Amino acid sequence: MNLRVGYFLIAENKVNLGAKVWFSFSVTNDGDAGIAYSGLGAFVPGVLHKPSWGGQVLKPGETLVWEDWFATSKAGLYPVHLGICTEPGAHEDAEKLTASWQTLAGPIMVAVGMDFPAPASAALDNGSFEGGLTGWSVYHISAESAAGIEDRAKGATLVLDGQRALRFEQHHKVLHSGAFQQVRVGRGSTLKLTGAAYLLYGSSVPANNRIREISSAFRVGIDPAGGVDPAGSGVKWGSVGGDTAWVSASVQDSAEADVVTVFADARIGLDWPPDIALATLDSLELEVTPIAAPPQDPDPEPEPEPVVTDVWEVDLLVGGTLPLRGIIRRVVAKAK
Ligand SMILES: [Ca+2]
Repeated sequence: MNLRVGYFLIAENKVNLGAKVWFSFSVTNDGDAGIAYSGLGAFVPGVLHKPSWGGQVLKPGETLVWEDWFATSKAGLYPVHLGICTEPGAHEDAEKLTASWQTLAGPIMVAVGMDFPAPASAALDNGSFEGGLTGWSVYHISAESAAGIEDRAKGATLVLDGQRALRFEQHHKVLHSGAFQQVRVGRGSTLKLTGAAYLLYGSSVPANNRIREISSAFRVGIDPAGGVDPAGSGVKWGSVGGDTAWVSASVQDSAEADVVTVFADARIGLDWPPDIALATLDSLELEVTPIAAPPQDPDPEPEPEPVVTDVWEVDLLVGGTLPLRGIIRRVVAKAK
């Protein structure tokens, strides 16, 4: 397919829930044959198909220039692609997401109803998985899944930041896997761990794809005493409702030992294992705030004079029959 993308732009990459995400594109057929398509527009893998045009043929030499929008009321960080669907019925399948789309450009990340995650910090070793599995140990709480590294250089598109991300894949079984890392932080430090995941799952029976929407979750956890058992009672987990699209999770705790352990944990299909389950994890970040040093003798703020407001009693007669009494109070407030 000799399609050339002139441009693919998104007007705003951070919008409120339900707000329109405007995109524009230009596509030219550089080949000698017409290209028939059922859908041409924006899509988010496994989440959203927005065919701007369909049931058309782009003739040789022809250029399509278009502007359109999509909206979603689910918060998340969405990788938006420009794409084409050449299977029949892209418009009809836009709700069910059963037709498969090919990427022409993108992804461009769009944050809906959330902020972009902060850049990875230095507290973790290889928190963004740019160095593959370096620094991390993989675990499986259910059946062992295939653990690997998503790599843009090898065509991967589900990478949140940098070039690589951690990925788990499971077939016909529950996926419950994750990775942990021990970090030296200093006893008593305040810890905040965040991370992001993109959970995908599918069935060869499209109707079943509707059943399992609640059966996935991504969470991050901290064992403040440095234990390495993800199933242990020492791990404090944050919680997040898992869903497709990049979701972020966070948890806060304080270190009970000089070394703590951080966990990133993905679960898909606990109540109904799908035919295929994919969990991609990226952008783990640990903020460490050491125990505060004693205050450096700050200049004491002068105590402000109190402001006294008198509110006096009022008697109102409404229609001559109903007396309403106002407030009787002496309000004492400190000046700002
Ligand atoms: Ca990464």
